[in-house]
Amino acid sequence: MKLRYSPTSPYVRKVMMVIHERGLSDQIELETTDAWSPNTDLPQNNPLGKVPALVLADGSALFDSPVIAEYLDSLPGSGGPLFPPVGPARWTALRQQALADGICDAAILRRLEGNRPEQLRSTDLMARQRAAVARTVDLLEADAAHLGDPAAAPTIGTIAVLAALGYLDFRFGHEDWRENHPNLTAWFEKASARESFTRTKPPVA
Ligand SMILES: N[C@@H](CCC(=O)N[C@@H](CS)C(=O)NCC(=O)O)C(=O)O
Repeated sequence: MKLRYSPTSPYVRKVMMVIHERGLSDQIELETTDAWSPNTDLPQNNPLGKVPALVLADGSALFDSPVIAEYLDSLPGSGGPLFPPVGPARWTALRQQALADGICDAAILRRLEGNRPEQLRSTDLMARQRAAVARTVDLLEADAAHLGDPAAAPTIGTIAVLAALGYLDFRFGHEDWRENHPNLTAWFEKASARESFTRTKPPVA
């Protein structure tokens, strides 16, 4: 299997964390891919032109990150499972993943907009995305008790929230999300010690 990969993508980081947590590293080749390069052949594997994309032995590919994560979790490995069986724990974990991925979607949109020339930039769009992230971090703060014991077995929810907060630190470290979020901060301090998180740090911004 080959993972089309970018070390700065929070969705890729989530998938890399799943790979670490499930002990699958030696089954997966990493192919660094710049999704933004005009010459990239990434659309041959993912017509949406996004990483991560997981290319399987038969040449077919899986995307997006929730699908890849669940596929990897279904493989024999160590640890896990990260996706609980159908029932309340599963909906909690999937909802956390949706919130976390949504933080990444909004933060990336804001960043892309902010990188456009000033005369083309929509400050309304940027403010809207910033507010979406702020509301979602507030919700995670209120719900921190349901993020689970960081020392115990993680779920895809735990992993996705770690990757999303890690992305905010990476790209928006100057607007520390920890402010006014003591419960989420305390949870993150412990959970971020997981090896799957420390070993998948993005390069220095
Ligand atoms: N929903 C997708 C989002 C993937 C995504 O947006 N990846 C970004 C990198 S962080 C990308 O490849 N963007 C290229 C583009 O939008 O053209 C997932 O969970 O995998």
